[in-house]
Amino acid sequence: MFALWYLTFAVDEIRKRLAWLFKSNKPAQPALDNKPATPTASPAPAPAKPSTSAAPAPPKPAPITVTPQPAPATPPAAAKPSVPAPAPAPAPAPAPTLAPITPTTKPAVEPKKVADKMPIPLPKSLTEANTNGATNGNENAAVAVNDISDNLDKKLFDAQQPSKIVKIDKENIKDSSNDFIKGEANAFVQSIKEAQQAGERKQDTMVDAAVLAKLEEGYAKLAASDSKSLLKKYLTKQVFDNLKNKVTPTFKSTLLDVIQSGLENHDSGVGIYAPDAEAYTVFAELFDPIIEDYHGGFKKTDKHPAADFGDVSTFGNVDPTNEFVISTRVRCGRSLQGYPFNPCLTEAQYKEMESKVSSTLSGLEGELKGTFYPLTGMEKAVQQQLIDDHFLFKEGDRFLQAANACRYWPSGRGIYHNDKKTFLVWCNEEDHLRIISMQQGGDLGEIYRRLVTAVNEIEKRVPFSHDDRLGFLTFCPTNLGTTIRASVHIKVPKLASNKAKLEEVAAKYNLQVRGTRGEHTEAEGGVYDISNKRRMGLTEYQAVKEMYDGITELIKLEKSL
Ligand code: ADP
Ligand code: CIR
Repeated sequence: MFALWYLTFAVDEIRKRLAWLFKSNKPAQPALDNKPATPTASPAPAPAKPSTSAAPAPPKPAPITVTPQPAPATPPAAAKPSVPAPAPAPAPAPAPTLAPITPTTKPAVEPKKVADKMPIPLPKSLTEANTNGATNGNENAAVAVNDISDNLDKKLFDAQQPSKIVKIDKENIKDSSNDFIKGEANAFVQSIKEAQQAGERKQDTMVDAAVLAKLEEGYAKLAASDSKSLLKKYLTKQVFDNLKNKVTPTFKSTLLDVIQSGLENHDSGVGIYAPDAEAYTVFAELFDPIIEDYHGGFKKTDKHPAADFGDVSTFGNVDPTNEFVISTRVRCGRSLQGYPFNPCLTEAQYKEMESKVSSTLSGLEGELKGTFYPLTGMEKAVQQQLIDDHFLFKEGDRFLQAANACRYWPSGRGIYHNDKKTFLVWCNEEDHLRIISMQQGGDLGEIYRRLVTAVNEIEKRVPFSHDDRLGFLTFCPTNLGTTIRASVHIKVPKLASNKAKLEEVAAKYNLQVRGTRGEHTEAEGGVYDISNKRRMGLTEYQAVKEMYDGITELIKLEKSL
């Protein structure tokens, strides 16, 4: 009888401890490949992220990095320019006068660390004990009670081992007791199941009251605004309510982290970013329609094609008579495997990445040979000259700032370029890497060939984050897939006399019109930046061809006016 009472007490005690245990959030499987592959089993609460860009956010918990994967065996594209030399370029701006970063010999990606605790499994053996209708004896009951004071994780894990199963001896106990114990065991198993389910639900509901309040306020303002952003278009009340309590499993990023930029900047074209790669899955109800809209019909059931740079020798000069195109640029974005996106990076990671990037690029040769210039310590005049000449990213982008993408600036940010500044790599601006090929004139063939050679060379040395469905992973959903933006700086004064008309014609060819200094800037001296808009659902080659064909048509049209 005492044993029976003792067992009841034990069961109750375990139930209470389980309830406590499952108050903490449990990690789930990483969704996409730039997430830490093995989250720790005892996560701390998600650190608060600042709501404004002014104050740096506290670092998020350092993620466990993924195991490096072998570089793909894509052969470098043939270096075969097919077109005559471009028009003479103006003298390049003086090279920055900073000392390069000394390359380190660290591996490109840290090896995966092993989780220090096992996730808690449902003790299947208890279910078996119950369904077997087994009974327990005094001795085993005492063992079970003593175990209560043990670490509960260990107890539940051990419970699966045969030696620790509460052994039940049918012969030594009355049926009534048997029924009682069976009932208790049923309740116990049920309580574990419920606690597990609660733990799983908890993972989705770690959003604190302050974040929810900001979300509600921001949503109400956006809904009442005349914003033309894709965020406003697709964040219906139902989608908002479905997503507002969700967090990403590893970094605990919230809906606020995703939409903050668009909430603060109603003039956003898009308005959302993925704070970490898992956000594309957790907040898919918002990302998917925005991706479909931006990338011209890439549906949530679609799969981005495999990378294919095509025959790089087939592009010619987009403006052979050199009348309209001032310069041509093709860029792509890449994320380093094992690191999250900007809002989740620690300052130490920024520095580590900068060091890896600098070290990797120092191995490039021929026309790709160059120098890495960190932004930290760069003379302001040098930085401004690089920006004015369209080589360097601008500073203080309010869309990125509001998305928490500029923390610890300028730490870990920098630019690599060759002497001619025809090949450049941005480090840790919007994306981990932006790989750029550009030069004066319209020789797209030469520019594209250089870019493809560079990407292949870098890819041999660094593993990039890639998703089977989304292609190469980037911070902004507009850049997913190929990540390719092929643009010209072009003067088409007749067409541009009516800006709305220019945009309408450009849209007909899937082209996007930007100002001279890039996105969210105005045209200066009639110079527009016109590029392919979509980057998903087509190959790299097709994305560049879209620009080539479209610009050819725009030039024809300009000539005809
Ligand atoms: P991206 O997203 O491709 O990096 P941005 O709109 O932020 O583009 O522009 C980055 C910089 O690249 C800006 O200084 C812009 O003027 C410059 N740029 C873009 N296209 C060209 C081009 N065809 N020729 C010269 N500079 C260009
Ligand atoms: C925006 O929403 O306007 C900014 N967050 C930038 C969007 C990315 N670029 C784009 O539309 N091509």
